[in-house]
Amino acid sequence: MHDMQLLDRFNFTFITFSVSILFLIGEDEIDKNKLLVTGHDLSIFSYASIMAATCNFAEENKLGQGGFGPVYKGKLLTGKEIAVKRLSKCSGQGTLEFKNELILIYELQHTNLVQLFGFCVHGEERILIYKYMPNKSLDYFLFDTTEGVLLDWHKRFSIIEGIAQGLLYLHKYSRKKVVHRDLKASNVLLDKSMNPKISDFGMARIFTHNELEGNTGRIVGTLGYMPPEYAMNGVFSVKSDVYSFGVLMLEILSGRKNNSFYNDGRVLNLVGYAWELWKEGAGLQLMDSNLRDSCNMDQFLRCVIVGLLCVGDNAANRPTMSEVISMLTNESVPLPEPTKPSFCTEEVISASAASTIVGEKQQIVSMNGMTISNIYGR
Ligand SMILES: *[C@@H]1O[C@H](CO)[C@@H](O)[C@H](O)[C@H]1NC(C)=O
Ligand SMILES: *[C@@H]1O[C@H](CO)[C@@H](O)[C@H](O)[C@H]1NC(C)=O
Ligand SMILES: CC(=O)N[C@H]1CO[C@H](CO)[C@@H](O)[C@@H]1O
Repeated sequence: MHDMQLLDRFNFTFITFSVSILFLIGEDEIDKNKLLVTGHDLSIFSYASIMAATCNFAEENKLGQGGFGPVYKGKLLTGKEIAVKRLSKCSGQGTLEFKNELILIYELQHTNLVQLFGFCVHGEERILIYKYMPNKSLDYFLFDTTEGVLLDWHKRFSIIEGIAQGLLYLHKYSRKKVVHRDLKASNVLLDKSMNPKISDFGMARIFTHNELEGNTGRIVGTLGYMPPEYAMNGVFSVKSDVYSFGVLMLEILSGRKNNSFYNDGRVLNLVGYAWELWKEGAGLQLMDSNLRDSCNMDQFLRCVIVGLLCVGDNAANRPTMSEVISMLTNESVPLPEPTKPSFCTEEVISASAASTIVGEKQQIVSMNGMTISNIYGR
């Protein structure tokens, strides 16, 4: 059995070519027990090897449920641990997301992005194989009072920085400009040293160099991380990711999810809550109680302000990721005053926008097991 090799950089044409060959010749042509390696180090795994690695997709090997299907832990015959994402069958969308993710992730190489080892095609099945991340995802630690203790301030700040670096790479330094479109705590995986790796590129879109924003009739993403211009009008740009990053940062600071707030009998989301605290000069109250002993107050307050700038209403006024990084890491960089975000309460999304969302892929736009139709169905 070949030892698995890591994918080489940038050979987009080849990979597209090998994927199409695979669709043409069909899976039967592939030696069932061998792991084939393409000329460019992206492995094509046989279905048999994936079945063996995951014990036939055993329930106990299930790591979680991604937007497009379940993810399993697996162990290859070589002993190497892998994460296996099995895209939902029988939907044309599964194939689309598969190709999208495969091609995108093949092009992207950065220490803060999850690493793809290869793929497998078997009948209707589309499977992606990643490097296994032993420490699950960020949401697992962040929103659990016991596990949250394990993330002290130093760790959280380095996670924030890592995510910011990964996004900066996507937006600016990768060969193609990429908007992730579904950044959230469960899409940030943690390696053995708790370094963050952005995952799940199934909804990402590539922009041409001069294109500033895109428009889509099909609104995808996760409620709570969607910027207003996108949720309402389907307009997205790199600044949509900046918005999601802002929400994520506020979650990392507070250890709370966007939707878990009630204040004076009003439903207030995390953004609204953070804004009100900051405006009253009480930004430190946003702090997760797990951070009390380890927190650097100045850094924390800087993060609150940067988070609020990222969730600003006007996409054009949100900082770019490179500005975010310099604001976070350089204390001499002056911080502008955040303005009041209008998207503070649940009621804001218009009914028409809500129905657009509901009309498409309900499993993607779900939050805490509730689909948007539940949330708006009153
Ligand atoms: C927070 O969650 C609510 C649902 O509770 C949602 O309507 C809102 O868009 C989210 N807020 C932000 C800032 O994303
Ligand atoms: C920090 O920011 C100040 C003010 O913008 C700038 O003069 C300085 O060069 C920056 N330092 C670093 C290390 O980037
Ligand atoms: C905080 C935490 O759970 N860290 C773990 C991350 O994974 C490595 C390797 O499995 C463990 O040794 C750490 O304890």
